This record gives sequence, C-alpha cells and structure tokens, in this order.
Amino acid sequence: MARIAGALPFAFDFDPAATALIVIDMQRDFVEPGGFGAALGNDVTPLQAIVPATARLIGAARAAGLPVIHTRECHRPDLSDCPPAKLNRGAPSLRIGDPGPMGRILIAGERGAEIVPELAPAPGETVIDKPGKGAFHATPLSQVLQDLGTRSLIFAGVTTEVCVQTTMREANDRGFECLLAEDATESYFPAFKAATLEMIRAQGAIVGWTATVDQIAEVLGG
Ligand code: C5J
Repeated sequence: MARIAGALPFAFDFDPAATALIVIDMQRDFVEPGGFGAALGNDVTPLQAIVPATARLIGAARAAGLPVIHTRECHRPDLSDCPPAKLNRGAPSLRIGDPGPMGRILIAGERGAEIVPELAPAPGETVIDKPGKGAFHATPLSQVLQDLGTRSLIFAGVTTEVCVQTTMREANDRGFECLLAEDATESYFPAFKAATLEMIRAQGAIVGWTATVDQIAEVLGG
C-alpha cells in the first residue's frame, strides 16, 4: 500500500497496482480558443495553465506503471448520441456540431475533439469517448476498470465542477476510492473550482480526497 499523507481531508491510502489515472477531457475544444468552451463565452487561458502540471502527473503515473485513461467529451457526426436537451441548451455562439475554427464543435474525429498534443495518449492507453458529462454514462469505462482490477482512481482534467466532478461522483457511487489532483484540474470559474474541491472532501471525504501533483508524484516515485 502507498499513502499520500498530506492529502485532504486526511491521508489517502491506495494500492498502486490497483490504481488508475483518469484524465478528463483535456481537449482542444475546452482548452484552446475557438472551441466549445470559448463558444460558451469562457476565457480558456486558466485551463491552458494546468497543462504542464497535468503532463507531469501523467508522466509520474506512467513511470509508476499506473494505467492512464483519457476521456473526450464528443458526439457522433450525426449527433444521434446528443440529446436535444444538450444540443439546444443556452445560446452559445456555436452549437455542438456547428463548424468552427477547429472543425465541427465536439464531434468525434474533428481537430477540436482531440486531446491537446502535450497530453496526447501514449500507444496502448485507453481513450473513452463520452457523450455526457460523466465518463461512466454510455461508455465502457466500468468494464475497462473491472478488467484492470482497479479500486482507486486519481483524477485530473477539466472542468473541475462539470465533467471531473460528475465522473468522480459516479466513481464514488460505484465503490472506487477517488483522489483529485488539485493543480491538474481547472474551471472557467475560480469560485466553482474552489467550491468543488471543498465539497469533494467535506463530511469526511464524502466524494473523495484532494492532493497536489507534487504530493502524488512524490508517492508514485516521480
Ligand atoms: C463541460 C467538461 N464543461 N468537460 N465539459 O461542458 O467539463
């Protein structure tokens, strides 16, 4: 067993042989100008700032032999997996499926749906395309984790309060011990990130734990 003594709200104990890193939606559509995040009116620069820390965490996980699983929020080109409630929500400057500077917004196979090059999946790593905010919904993620024998999950990615938190809650309900890397996750709204970190670890880690990339990498030996 390994222990991240400085994790919050208390030490996080995990078996590295039964732990995977899940990197949520570090895609051009959320991180770069001209994508879905920007079309919703957001400044994407805070999300770009976590790329180096996320790369470091991925490197430490790979070096320690942890499976690294990447997710991408995206839809089929015919939008058959995008419910009208999602497609028509709000008044973005570009809707899902519309042509944008990086191809059709949030569509599988388009440039915008790709993971940013600095965090590109290594050969053999699992990439889960997901139509929802949570990575367990309508995806093979449960089966992938069961096949790996995973019991603990380390999370990174964007956005903290939407896809990261939703997936962490899904995982917690499925019995996984979940830890979020504080400086390898980001929101377009600083207050939402801060609130999410608090609510995850409140009430005795009701959803899970948080720790910094340094703290995680030190225990993984990176
Ligand atoms: C959002 C995500 N924020 N990956 N997606 O729509 O968090």
